[in-house]
Amino acid sequence: MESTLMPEVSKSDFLDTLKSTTPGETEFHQAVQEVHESVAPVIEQHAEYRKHRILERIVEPERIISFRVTWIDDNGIPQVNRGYRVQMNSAIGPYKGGLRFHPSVNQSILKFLGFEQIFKNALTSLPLGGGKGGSNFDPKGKSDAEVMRFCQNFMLELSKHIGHRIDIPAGDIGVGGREIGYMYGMYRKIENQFSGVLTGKGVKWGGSLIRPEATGYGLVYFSQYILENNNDSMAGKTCLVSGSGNVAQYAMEKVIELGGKPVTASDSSGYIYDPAGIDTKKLEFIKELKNERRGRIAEYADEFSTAEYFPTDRSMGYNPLWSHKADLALPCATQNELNEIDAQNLINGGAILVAEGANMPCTPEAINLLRDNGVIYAPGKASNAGGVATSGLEMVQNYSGSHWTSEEVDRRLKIIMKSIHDSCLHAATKYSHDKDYMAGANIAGFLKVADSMIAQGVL
Ligand code: NDP
Ligand code: 2IT
Repeated sequence: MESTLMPEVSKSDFLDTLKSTTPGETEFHQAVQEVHESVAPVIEQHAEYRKHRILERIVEPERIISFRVTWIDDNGIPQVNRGYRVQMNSAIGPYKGGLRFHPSVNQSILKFLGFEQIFKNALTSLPLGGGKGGSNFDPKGKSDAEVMRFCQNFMLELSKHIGHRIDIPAGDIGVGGREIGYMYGMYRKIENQFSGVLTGKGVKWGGSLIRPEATGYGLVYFSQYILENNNDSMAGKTCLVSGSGNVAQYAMEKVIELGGKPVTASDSSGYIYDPAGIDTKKLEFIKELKNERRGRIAEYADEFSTAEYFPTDRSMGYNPLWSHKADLALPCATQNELNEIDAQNLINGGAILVAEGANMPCTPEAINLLRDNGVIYAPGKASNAGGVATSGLEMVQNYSGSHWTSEEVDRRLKIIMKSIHDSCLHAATKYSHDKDYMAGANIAGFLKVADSMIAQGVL
């Protein structure tokens, strides 16, 4: 759509302006820079995106809500945390994205996650806008009652800004079924209505089957489609997995089911290496350890003599988890957990594919090195989109008052992951980046949102 609405704006100073107007937001700059690198040639070819200043508009959140959360700890002492919701873009649907509870949470991290979510959600082919939220509250070491009081007080404020047709939060780091339950209960009490305002709910009270499994399963389905595209399969593949939370657990489960062998798992304290392989029985131990007892991964090595435990040593400047020989790497913990040294170690160890379960786990330097050395790189906004896609399926079930079987949800999840895979390849090929999943994901997501923004006028 050509328009004489506005003069063209040069893209040359776009990143400089972004950095000077959002000082200190390094994670946000990193996420924007990656998308910008991929879409710059597209914008170069299509004047309407420049005329409508789509890039300048898409990096500015539609709304950021920041609020005080006060709660009483078990000693009767009032505690104060900061809560946020970043409503990034609603051009293609209501804001949708997770809530993260972790002491590192700040505006930069939530803006990067919200920005990634815009493109990820567009790739799912469902009508979902992008958002993210959370708090610097640390659930670690807190009693169940403390977590409940925090969640209730967080929702006391958040409830004013969300709604099943407005903004539908879900889980992320530190927010799983327990936290969603406490927040949902409070929302229901405040609003006096039973709506699908959160996803990741329990199956007995409006949740979808397969939502807990969806991000990890989707990641492995996506990896499988990549391998199939290269006449290969998951069978017999050794996998390095980081993290031991929701995404990592179900990624390992699906790898095992498809005949692969996960050999590592981690938490922020350290990692375990089990060259014999993490099998179903050992994975059950991890699930019980992490989801029920909320213990540390070190215990795995006490339980299973085939494994060795390595405590985290940040002074090393790299993560030795990635230095073990393997075919696949599935980073499923957090942002920037895999750097250039780690990438070199993966290359030395013969890795053929790095698929991101976490959001932005690979640094830009690591991504460049992997791609330069022929390692296939699957960006999180495509490979981990199965979680939010299944949240979208939970919303459809809630709107229509239906409840699908596991088989039905899993079938739809597979179709969505295949369609994301194919959209990435299609967009990459169209813009001369053959088999480049990063360029393909960024371009395909961008085009859908940009065209929708233009169609809806200057807002
Ligand atoms: P969980 O809280 O269930 O698990 C997080 C895991 O990562 C834990 O093992 C945790 O260890 C580890 N971890 C977290 N922060 C750090 C850190 N700073 N350094 C080292 N290890 C860390 O979260 P999820 O599994 O849900 O999320 C993992 C990643 O996947 C995140 O990047 C998230 O954004 C992304 N994601 C999640 C989706 C979902 O549906 N849940 C969907 C798409 C992406 P510890 O317990 O010691 O903190
Ligand atoms: O990063 C993500 O995509 C999520 N944390 C899931 C978001 C969602 O709304 O299910």
